[in-house]
Formats: sequence, structure tokens, C-alpha cells
Amino acid sequence: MTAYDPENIFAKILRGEIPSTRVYEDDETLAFMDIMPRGDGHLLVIPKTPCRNILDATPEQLAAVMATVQKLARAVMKAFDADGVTVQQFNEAAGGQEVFHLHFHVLPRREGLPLRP
Ligand code: DGP
Repeated sequence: MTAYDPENIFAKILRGEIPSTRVYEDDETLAFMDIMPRGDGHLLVIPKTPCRNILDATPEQLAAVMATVQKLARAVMKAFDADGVTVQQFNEAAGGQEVFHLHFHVLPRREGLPLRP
């Protein structure tokens, strides 16, 4: 397992070194809009503590992040009058991960409307 890199983009967002559109925050997690949205309301949920991906996450980090994912999944259902929600998560480059700080994508979905690539 590669070590956590504190210079990854989401660590910089957490430290306020680069801007983001924050939509939710609590003691353990942060959520902000994805800069390359694959649909309206596409947001990302991350733990505030260092964590590369699900492979090195602690049960506590996962519990906190998933609680926020559920909260925001329910919120986007209402806010976007959605028919469903897709939750996505990638691990390591071979698994599709591009930013190496644990994150979950939350994507409100409408019936018959595919995600953008
Ligand atoms: P992945 O690691 O494959 O889940 O993809 C990373 C996601 O992070 C991708 O949907 C685009 C998003 N992203 C990359 N850089 C930034 C950034 O600087 N700000 C924000 N808000 N999102 C970013």
C-alpha cells in the first residue's frame, strides 16, 4: 500500500489551500461539489483525517463518511427531485482512483438520464 500523500488535491481543499464549493461539513467529514460533474448535483464526501482509500480506511473513518453519504443522498433526492442516487468509490489507479484521498461520489439520478462520461 502506497503511503498517504498530504499534497493530494483533496488534502489541499481540506486545508483551504485551494477553493471548493463546500456543501456540508461536520467534525469528521467534508462534502463539496465535484469540479468535473457527471450530472447535476454531483458531490464528493471525504473524511477530514488522512486516508488514501478504502484499503487503508479505519472502521471509524468509514462509519463517519458513510453517515454523511447517507445524509447527503437523502438531501440530493429532495434538492434535485431525483428518482435515485448513485454512490461510487474507486481504489488505486487500477481501480479508477485519480485523487488519492478517500472519497465517495454522490450523484442524484433521473429516470432515463445517463451520467456524463
Ligand atoms: P476519482 O479519484 O476517479 O474518484 O476522481 C476524482 C474526482 O475528483 C473527479 O470526479 C474529479 C474530482 N476532482 C479532481 N480535482 C478536483 C478539484 O480540484 N476540485 C474538486 N472539487 N473536484 C476535483
